[in-house]
Amino acid sequence: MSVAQLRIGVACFSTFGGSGVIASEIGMSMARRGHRVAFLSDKPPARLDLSCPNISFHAVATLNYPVSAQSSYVLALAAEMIDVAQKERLDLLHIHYAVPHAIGAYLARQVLGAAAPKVLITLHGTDVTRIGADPKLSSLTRFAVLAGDSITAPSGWLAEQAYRNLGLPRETSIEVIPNFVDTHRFCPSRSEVTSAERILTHVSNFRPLKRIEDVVRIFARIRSEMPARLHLVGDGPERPRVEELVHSLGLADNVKFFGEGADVAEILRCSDVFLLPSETESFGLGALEAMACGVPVVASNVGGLPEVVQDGETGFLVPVGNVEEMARQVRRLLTDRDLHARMSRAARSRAETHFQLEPAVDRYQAAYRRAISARASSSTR
Ligand code: GMT
Repeated sequence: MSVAQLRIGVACFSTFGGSGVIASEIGMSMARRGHRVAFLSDKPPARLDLSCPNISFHAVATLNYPVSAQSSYVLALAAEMIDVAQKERLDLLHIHYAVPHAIGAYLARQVLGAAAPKVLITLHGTDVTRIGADPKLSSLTRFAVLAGDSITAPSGWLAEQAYRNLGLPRETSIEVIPNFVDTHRFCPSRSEVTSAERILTHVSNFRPLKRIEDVVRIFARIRSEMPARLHLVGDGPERPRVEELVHSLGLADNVKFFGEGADVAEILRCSDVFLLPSETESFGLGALEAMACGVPVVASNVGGLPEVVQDGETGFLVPVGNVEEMARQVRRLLTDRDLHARMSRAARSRAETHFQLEPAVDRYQAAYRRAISARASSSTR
């Protein structure tokens, strides 16, 4: 390798969700480039391949002492950051999702002093739009974010929300590095799908803001007009309510719950339309993965989704909660073969031209080097 090796720590959630996917993919790509990457989380995120050379995993284990009624993840995280930073001689910590990871990084840096790694914080979504908007938590979040050295966001929309919700000074630099997809793994099916049944798909962590009931109600309208199946991938707090709705609408035989262990790329490439009717979405990584598989998206017209899905070109964007209109656009796609083929090609092409993995990782690598060399020059001042 001709470039100097970096030693990077990555703190992220292990839960089913886009931030863990993005953290894993950047880390694995950096490791393939010869850098050393140490992941810190409660357990390995699903898409992290621990057999990759140069990758290590460090479990954050909360300790329960009898004297303390509550165990604290942030203390355990900071303690693990200190330990890993010293043992691995980390140059930089990449924080995914501000709370609690940026707070852990702040504590670790206070303890490590001059030897502390630099900190790059990637904001992802509800760390800004929900936690950042919570009056009790916004000042703590702002403090921890501003204590980092560099900030990135996956969409221009989320960067703007960070200025507003967290009250970041306008001179604070937030680099927009759009999320990305591995277009080799997420690719269209080679064979023409001949099934008479149309397949609608939704992938998420089943939280209320995903509005999965809308997904089911859209599907119910389509199913009443043509043979169709709904594939639901992921898991989370809304699942019991969604299962109940599916049963009450008499759709149990037509809806499949795949849970978290499924091969998302395989399910997407067998789909006709991807549904994402969320209340808010900073980016919508699931929509991008569907597009890479040549699957048009019908989603709500919110947040960063218009930066991913081009309305009328790679799918349709509809106001939140307008189930009737979403069902109408799905119907158009399922009944007009030319429209579907055109949007499918445009979706794949947009993923390939705008959201490739390696160019995005180039940008993160450059951001790492800038942050690290800023330390070198400021510490020699
Ligand atoms: O912010 C969250 O609620 C969780 C997070 C996740 O881990 O899935 O999702 C956010 O980050 C993803 C990766 O950057 C984005 O694709 C999602 O749009 C975003 N979710 C929301 O903004 C609700």
